[in-house]
Amino acid sequence: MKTRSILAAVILAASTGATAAMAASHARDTFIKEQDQNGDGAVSKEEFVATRQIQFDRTDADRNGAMSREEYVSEFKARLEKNLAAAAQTPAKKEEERIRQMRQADVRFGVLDSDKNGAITPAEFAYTGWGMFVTHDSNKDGVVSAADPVKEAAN
Ligand SMILES: [Ca+2]
Ligand SMILES: [Ca+2]
Ligand SMILES: [Ca+2]
Repeated sequence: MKTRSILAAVILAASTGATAAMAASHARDTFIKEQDQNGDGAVSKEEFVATRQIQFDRTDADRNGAMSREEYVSEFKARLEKNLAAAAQTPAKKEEERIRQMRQADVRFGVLDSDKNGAITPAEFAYTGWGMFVTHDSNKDGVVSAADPVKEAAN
């Protein structure tokens, strides 16, 4: 069931370009955790715009206004390693998760870089960000929260 839902998500992502659909069932909660700056468990549109800008600036390490593949992947890896270090999983499970996540990050870069010039511009980042926001806001109230039903099967 889990494999099938992941496969379905990958197919959906490939056909729609919705990067968020690639993540498995905990995608919504991860989204909230990463974007919820004021800690109220919900992400408003304003909060999302502000957070995306912070994310872009943090990822654009050389401050040239574009995210290279290296910048994107290494920023993601830094966050992933922090999460893995805090996770209560066996080392083997963590390695499995690391490989899976890094592969997804690489695929995501390709999706985000919609004009395929090898760098993500602020416009490209904002565009895919909105796709993600809309996907997660499944009850369409303009806020991503735990009240939004998740489409993928739960873990
Ligand atoms: Ca850069
Ligand atoms: Ca680009
Ligand atoms: Ca909502």
